[in-house]
Amino acid sequence: MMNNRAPLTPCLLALAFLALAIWPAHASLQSCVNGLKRAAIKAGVRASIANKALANVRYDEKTIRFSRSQPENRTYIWDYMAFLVDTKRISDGKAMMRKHNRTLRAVEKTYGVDRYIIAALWGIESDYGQFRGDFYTPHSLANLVCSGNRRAKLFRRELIITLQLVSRGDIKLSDLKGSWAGAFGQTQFMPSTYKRLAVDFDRNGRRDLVNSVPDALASTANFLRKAGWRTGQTWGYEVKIPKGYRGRSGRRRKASLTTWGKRGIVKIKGGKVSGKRKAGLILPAGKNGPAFLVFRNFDALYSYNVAISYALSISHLSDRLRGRKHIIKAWPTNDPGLSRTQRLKLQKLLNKHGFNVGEADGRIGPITRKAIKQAQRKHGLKADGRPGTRIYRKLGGR
Ligand SMILES: [Ca+2]
Repeated sequence: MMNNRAPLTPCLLALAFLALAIWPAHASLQSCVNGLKRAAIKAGVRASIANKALANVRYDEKTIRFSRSQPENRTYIWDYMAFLVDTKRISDGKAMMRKHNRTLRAVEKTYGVDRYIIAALWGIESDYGQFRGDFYTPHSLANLVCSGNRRAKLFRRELIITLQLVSRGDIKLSDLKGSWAGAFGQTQFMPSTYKRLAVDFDRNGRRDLVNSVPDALASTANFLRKAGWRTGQTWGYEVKIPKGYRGRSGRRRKASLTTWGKRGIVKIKGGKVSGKRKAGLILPAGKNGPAFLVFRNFDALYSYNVAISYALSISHLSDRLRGRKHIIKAWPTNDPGLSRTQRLKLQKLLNKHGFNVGEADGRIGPITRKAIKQAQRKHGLKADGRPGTRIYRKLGGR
């Protein structure tokens, strides 16, 4: 215990506050975890599973840091999409679609959801099942609950559902690797979404979104169907807006295609836009960037992970898997984003030129950003730490 009566110098006082801030959290972690075990068992989780899942929970600095971090660097959509829809993800996706052709067609037939969209979502969520996440779900969720996160109640519910899924035999504890926030498996569902929407498509009696490709793909389709997917319709397409366009835009501000046509919108290659179908006009990078008319199915994708950039990445990747071309209008930048391969190469180049990033892993974290800033400064570029084409070329990348 702290001795409150001892006189403290300001420095010691600061240390005392620091200790107070950390110490009670450690002391109470075990009792908080014990409470979670009891709650799980009360919710029907087998005691052996609750005890094993929540044994040796320690304070996880990384989970807490991720949960508190504010996005300090604005991510431009051209960076986001260059990373998510790169040539490797397109070629990998085509290969995976051939490999799982029968499953994808069966899923498409059962749920009425376009198989190219399902494959694209799979590719972006888990790199076609290759990426699982670094966090052990029960421990990161327990950390979020016990650290007093503002969404502690939600995470508590997710934790209990996770253990219920294990208890009923859908998945094993060893399968629970995922994001810091609790999403896991090939579809990166949150546990509550898993409970609600996962399906046993390969009919082995378990809904296994970690190890079964059929279960994962069918569950994705089931999600989209429940989110209002309309069979046989597209997500949308690229359009051209008239010069100086001042009219409305926004995903939710829908109007009929004919109305858009009257406002001067045409298909990107000049084709006329007309018909009763309702669409919204999105301008993800403003009026000087690419423009798209988006339909109801775009909204279904949006509901998977509420961001325009996300829904557009899925949409565009699905087009590329289908063999369609690039987005035609260029993003409004003279410093385009980098693919995953280029990001890895950039890190290697930074290391080579003495801007230390540690082991190159393709992930642009604070250390890489700092190194990029140093390199940018040296080359007379704006030191914003952004992994763009300019600094990449300056360092010798192609
Ligand atoms: Ca199954």
